[in-house]
Amino acid sequence: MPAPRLPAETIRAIATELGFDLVRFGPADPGEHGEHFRRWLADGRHGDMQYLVDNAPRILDPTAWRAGVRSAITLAVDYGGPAGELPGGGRIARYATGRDYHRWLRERVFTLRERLEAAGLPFGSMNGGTDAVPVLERALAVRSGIGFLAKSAMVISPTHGPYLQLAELLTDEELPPDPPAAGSCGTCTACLDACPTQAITAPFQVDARRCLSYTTIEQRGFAAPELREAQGDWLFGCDVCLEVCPFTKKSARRSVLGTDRPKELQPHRVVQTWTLVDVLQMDEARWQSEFTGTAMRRAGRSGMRRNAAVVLGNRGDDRAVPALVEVLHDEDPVVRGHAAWALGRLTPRSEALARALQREPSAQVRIELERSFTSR
Ligand code: B12
Ligand code: SF4
Ligand code: SF4
Repeated sequence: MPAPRLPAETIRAIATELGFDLVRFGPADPGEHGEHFRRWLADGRHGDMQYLVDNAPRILDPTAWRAGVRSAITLAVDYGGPAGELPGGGRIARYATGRDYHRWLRERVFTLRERLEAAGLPFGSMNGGTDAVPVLERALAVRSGIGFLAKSAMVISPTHGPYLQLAELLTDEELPPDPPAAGSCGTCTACLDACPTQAITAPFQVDARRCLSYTTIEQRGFAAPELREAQGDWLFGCDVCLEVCPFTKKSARRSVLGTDRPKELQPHRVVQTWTLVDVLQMDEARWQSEFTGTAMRRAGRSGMRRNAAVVLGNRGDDRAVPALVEVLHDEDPVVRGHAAWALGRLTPRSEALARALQREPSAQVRIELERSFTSR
């Protein structure tokens, strides 16, 4: 191995100073994980996430993304903390309760890149980011010893647990690989047993099409009727497979609350002040002014309002009925259809549903209305 241009420990020290909780070195390619990814795509488990298919050549071969890269500097931030919940109900996956990590974590990776350039690594020889990158982040994290691959498909750190936002900087530098992380799931199956939609079809295998994190975030349009009740109180994403995991107690930030948390991880104003009815009734102006800068943007306004309708239907609280009846007039058929579903649970055979059925122009919404009208 040629002498590195920058000692590995200098890189680790700079990254740690920038606020990364874990910094490891490993190969830049996904190795044997690539084959699992290939099979997962071939089985159609990615649903409509076409970007994974389009990026597969670069995901499987990182040199197609940045020529000459050899090593990955893998990075993780422990985002463990209290459950995210709107006042009055509606749960939000912890990763999305604060500022959008796609912004602040990516900025931190780019700052690292600049600092490493100043210390001697050529800027053009590195590429990195978080989440929205053509990289199998879990594969690189496992191969560099950030954590072990768990049965939930999460990468779990034996010292920090599963609530890890992963990021990476690939470099042409040959860095000394860190050893694999200790730990394993052993005989535990808590996450497979607890998943509300049975999306973990076998250890290490998640069918995205059934995962609430896909159905409430990535999926556009109508939610599969058979998964709506299982969505329970989840407005955006789902943390069940992390919450039941015994390694969760390893998170050092788990009980760091309020202003003692890093500012990026403090709950966003939307999470602290909005209600499910506010989300259901949200117009375009409020979506633009209030949700910009949160990771919830990913679901789109239509998706968030759809999710709010489903949760209101699941909560069984009659006080939501007037708001749901009102959005039966909404211009978005997805919102009308899911409001109809919710009303079918709260007030089946109601006048409001009958009137909506008479005027409804969309065939798909009519199916929802008919199903709701005749339910129970
Ligand atoms: C697409 C995607 C999703 C999809 C599909 C997830 C899935 N498990 O298939 C959906 C939308 C469902 C999703 C959900 C979530 N996601 Co996501 N997601 C991604 C994304 C963009 C790509 C992942 C991917 O390519 N999946 C395809 C499958 C095949 O790969 P995989 O899930 O990584 O699985 C690996 C292993 O399981 C292995 N494998 C599979 N079978 C077997 C068998 C054996 C024997 C072995 C050895 C290996 C093996 O191969 C894969 C590659 O390593 C990554 C970011 C990125 N660029 O990597 C984030 C990422 C994986 N997601 C993340 C998070 C936080 C979540 C959620 C917790 C969010 C939430 N709370 O709502 C849930 C968790 C659901 C779960 N249990 O996986 C984090 C994971 C952090 C961690 N500690 O692991 C990532 C890394 C984003 C980030 N930068 O932090 N996600
Ligand atoms: S995020 Fe929720 S729905 Fe998805 S695999 Fe985990 S427990 Fe199941
Ligand atoms: S809940 Fe149990 S099986 Fe699931 S990831 Fe955690 S330790 Fe592994």
